[in-house]
Amino acid sequence: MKDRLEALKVEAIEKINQSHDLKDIQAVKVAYLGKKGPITEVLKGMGKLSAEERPVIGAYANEVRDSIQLELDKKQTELENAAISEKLAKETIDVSLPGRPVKQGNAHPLTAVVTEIEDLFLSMGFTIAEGPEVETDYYNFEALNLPKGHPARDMQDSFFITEDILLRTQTSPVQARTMEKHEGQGPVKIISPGKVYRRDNDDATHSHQFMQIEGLVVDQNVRLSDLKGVLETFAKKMFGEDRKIRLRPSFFPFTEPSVEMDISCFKCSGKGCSICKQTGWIEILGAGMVHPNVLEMAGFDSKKYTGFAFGMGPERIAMLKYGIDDIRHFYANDIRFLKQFKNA
Ligand code: 2U9
Repeated sequence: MKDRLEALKVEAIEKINQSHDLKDIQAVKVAYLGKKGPITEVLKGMGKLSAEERPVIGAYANEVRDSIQLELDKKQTELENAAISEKLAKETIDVSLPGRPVKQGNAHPLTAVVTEIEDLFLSMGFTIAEGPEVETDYYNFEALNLPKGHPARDMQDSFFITEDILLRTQTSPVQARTMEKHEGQGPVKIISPGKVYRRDNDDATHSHQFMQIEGLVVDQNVRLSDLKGVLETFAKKMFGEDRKIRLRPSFFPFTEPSVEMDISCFKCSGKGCSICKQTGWIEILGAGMVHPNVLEMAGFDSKKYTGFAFGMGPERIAMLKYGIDDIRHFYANDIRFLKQFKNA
């Protein structure tokens, strides 16, 4: 029996040495060490042996099994290492090859302009305030000195949801809400960027949804000259240091006095061209001193506090800055349009 075991060991080791891959190894393992293999057979037949022979043969059978297993493990490691070496040799990487270019996107031109304006006012000490796009009649109109029946709050011009709730037509309700939160204590110094909605037929210069950025400063001794200083800084930073500004009288229900600001044309420097329609000036925004009624309704003592406010349309500013001729380009998501603002 010992001879038989010895012969099996020699045979198995020879097969192991002839193995070329992990599959061969597995086959040898099953053939020699499996439940139906010859070594198991030998062990099963031990009952027929004498009491003296049994432990000797048993120990030898275990020894044979262990040495076959050892050889199997050795060969398996050897084959695995060979496979890794082969793979490494085949898959060498040329580190000097140029990388694959990663396409880099860019900000939407409107986002770029809004961010630029925000950064500019942040640098002047303003903070950014936001509020709901679905507003109550009170904050959208009443608190801004537009009482019921006022011609500027024509039902035809707004998206009403109920009699009392609508999509905000301006971002001014954010300012009214912020003032209220201050409980009559200055200073308030905010800008409110955001989407607004008007019932309009869309064309090259109108959209039923567009953006606004409004600003509000309320404190003691705030004057029109402060407004002028802030607006002049804005105009120069946004459209070039050699810009001049001019204020023309205007009317808004929430400001008194109200003005409109023009900048000297950045294209022709005032000589007259198609951008400034031969006038030398371009209208940029509206502004004014906060109406005492608006201050009082938001809880400020209008004898002690004054304020200025301004409002602008970033679409218009972006259109002027980049020569865009149709407001609808901003909302069409046409990649050919959007890709042109890589350096914006
Ligand atoms: C409060 C008080 C006053 C905001 C102002 C304007 C003038 C203005 C328009 C310009 C073009 C909006 O984008 S646009 O359609 N806005 O001319 N906005 S003063 O005045 C306020 C706001 C809030 C409490």
